[in-house]
Amino acid sequence: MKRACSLFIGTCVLWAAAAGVSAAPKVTTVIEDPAEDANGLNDQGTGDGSNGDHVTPADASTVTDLLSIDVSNDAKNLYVTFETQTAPPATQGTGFRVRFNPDGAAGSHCIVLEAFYPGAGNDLAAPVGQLRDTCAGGDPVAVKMLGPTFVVPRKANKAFAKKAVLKAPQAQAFVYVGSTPPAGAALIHTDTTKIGKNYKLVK
Ligand SMILES: [Ca+2]
Ligand SMILES: [Ca+2]
Repeated sequence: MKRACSLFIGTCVLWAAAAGVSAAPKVTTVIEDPAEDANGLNDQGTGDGSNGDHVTPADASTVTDLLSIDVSNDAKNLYVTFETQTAPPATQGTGFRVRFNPDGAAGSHCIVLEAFYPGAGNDLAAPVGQLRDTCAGGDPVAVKMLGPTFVVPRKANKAFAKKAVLKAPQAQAFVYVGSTPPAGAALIHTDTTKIGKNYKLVK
């Protein structure tokens, strides 16, 4: 009986190991950004990150202070997580954008993920996540938000095809006012990031 039990436990361990591999895809940090630079001095109007990171004067926001962007994928979804000093929502309405470029660093950042959070200045009742392909009309596709993680169905765009490369990632955090997108507006880009490193989908 004891022998049978040991065999059973051994089998369970193997199953757990196999399940762990498929349940937790490897996460890659594609962007790192300093803390304390959500002060609105980051490329006002464009948010493209070309002006760099400025930690003075002191910032006034922790929720829109970007720290990193992490990416992973499995066979079904792409997962993009924005880490900030404090997770949204904030008192003020906020928004976050992560852009990828299917054409390389000099392209047009067609693949745009955006999340908008309720707060003062907007009339959202719940977080809104969306994907837009600005090179293909830009019509928003609803994306599920799991906390600060975009859960993007890979079938939503050919940019997420098997072994595709998402190039030149760049992120922005902003104050979001108005109504449900696209009716609202990014009032001020409080933090932006420099261009990060490419991400190759692993399946
Ligand atoms: Ca930052
Ligand atoms: Ca920054």
